Amino acid sequence: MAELKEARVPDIGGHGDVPVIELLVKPGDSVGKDQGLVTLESDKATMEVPSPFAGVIKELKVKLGDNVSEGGLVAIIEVAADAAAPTAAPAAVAAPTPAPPKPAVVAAPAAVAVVESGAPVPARAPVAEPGQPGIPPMRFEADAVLPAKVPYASPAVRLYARELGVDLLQVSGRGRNGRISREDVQHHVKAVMSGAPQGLAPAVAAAGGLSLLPWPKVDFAKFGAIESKPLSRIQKISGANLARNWAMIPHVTQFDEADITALEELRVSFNNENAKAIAAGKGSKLTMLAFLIKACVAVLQKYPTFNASLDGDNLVLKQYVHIGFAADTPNGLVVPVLRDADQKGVAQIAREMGELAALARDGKLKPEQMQGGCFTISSLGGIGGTKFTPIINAPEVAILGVSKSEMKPVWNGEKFKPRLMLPLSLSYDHRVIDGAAAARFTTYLGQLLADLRRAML
Ligand code: CAO
Repeated sequence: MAELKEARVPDIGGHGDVPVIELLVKPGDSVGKDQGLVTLESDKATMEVPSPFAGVIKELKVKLGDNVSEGGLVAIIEVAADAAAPTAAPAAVAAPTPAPPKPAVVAAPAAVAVVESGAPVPARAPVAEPGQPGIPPMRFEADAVLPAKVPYASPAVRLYARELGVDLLQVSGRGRNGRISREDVQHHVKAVMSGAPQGLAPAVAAAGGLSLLPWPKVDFAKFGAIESKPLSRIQKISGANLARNWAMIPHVTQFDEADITALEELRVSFNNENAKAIAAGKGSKLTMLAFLIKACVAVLQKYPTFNASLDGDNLVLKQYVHIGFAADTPNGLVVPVLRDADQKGVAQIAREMGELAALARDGKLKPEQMQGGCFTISSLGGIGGTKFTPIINAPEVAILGVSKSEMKPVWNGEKFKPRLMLPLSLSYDHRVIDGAAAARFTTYLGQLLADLRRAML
């Protein structure tokens, strides 16, 4: 006997009152488990609410433009009694079947977030591995993040386009930020059938994307013992962002070195003087990264092109300075953002960074704590290495990589002196920044780090 069940909005990463921008099913439709029911769009991400089980849509409880929050009722689904048990989501808790029958409340799996830009935004925290209860598996397709291969459309619209044999690259999305809807696909098909021109998309495609060989398929087990481990959710999301940024931004990396001998002496003596207070949790240890953030603020203010983002043919210059810093966590790379760094002193920056890094390690960063960054610093100085080429965190236009400082003999015009030198690697978007500007940036940063009093001038 069939059973009526409720599909509700799952954990959507703390967002509330998120508008429904797309209905992916209608009453009478058959749906599979994890198939999208509706699409929600917050400021930064679109999320599909997946069906927690397979069945037939009896009633849709939301309409376009409705605002929903976690737990909101989305649809009533008729589930075949024999199908209910095996197809229920691992996290689902089907209510016992009471008499008279009442729709059972089922914990839905987490929404799948598609981040438009910037740092990866987990839809829920802490992050669970794929395959664990509550998180539907996400496919990571390298091809999907290559240039000219990233049409902005939900998985349901992609599926629909595939069924019709429509190449989404040829379709102009008329939704917000160029989002392609089901109607856009239909409009495109009609236009093709009637021979009408279809806007810019074909021109873009004609300009050519990358034509690459498919990813090599190798049976590694043929060559020896192997172990296959699934990527974490953060690795999959940040991997897709990194691949897109690497492929789409013309990167150049400027290398330099800064003399931090005096700065390190100041930092160490301050931390020694305050060792008791720091140990008692009444003060924060000053970190080299906190000084770097402070120095970068001054450089960004002097060279505002680095504190900017490309928006089509415009360069958006930001009047605020929010600095992201790469944090290595057990689940992968995340970039917490320290807000209004221009309005904070080094001690406050060090304290807030410590708090953000701890949240990052525990998988408890909120999406808004990873958004709005203007410039990112990636420090591997605590680990080692001489230099590296960091990947720009789009839509930012530059990122500073910092490696391990080293005592070196430096010629002062008369003799070699031992100086503590900090390697800097500045990757920049060559569409926005030219080489001379990048060299000026690292030169001025080096001068500030050698003598931070300059920042006050
Ligand atoms: N040169 C030499 N030593 C350095 C240094 C540098 N540039 N930067 C830091 N150190 C030393 C510190 O002095 C400290 O040593 P002590 O404990 O003896 O004082 C140690 O390294 C740890 O430094 P820290 O506690 O100050 O941490 P941090 O500010 O360097 O880094 C954080 C904090 C969150 C950035 C770091 O934990 C991290 O995650 N780093 C990795 C970032 C990353 O993965 N980047 C790559 C992104 S691309 O894949």
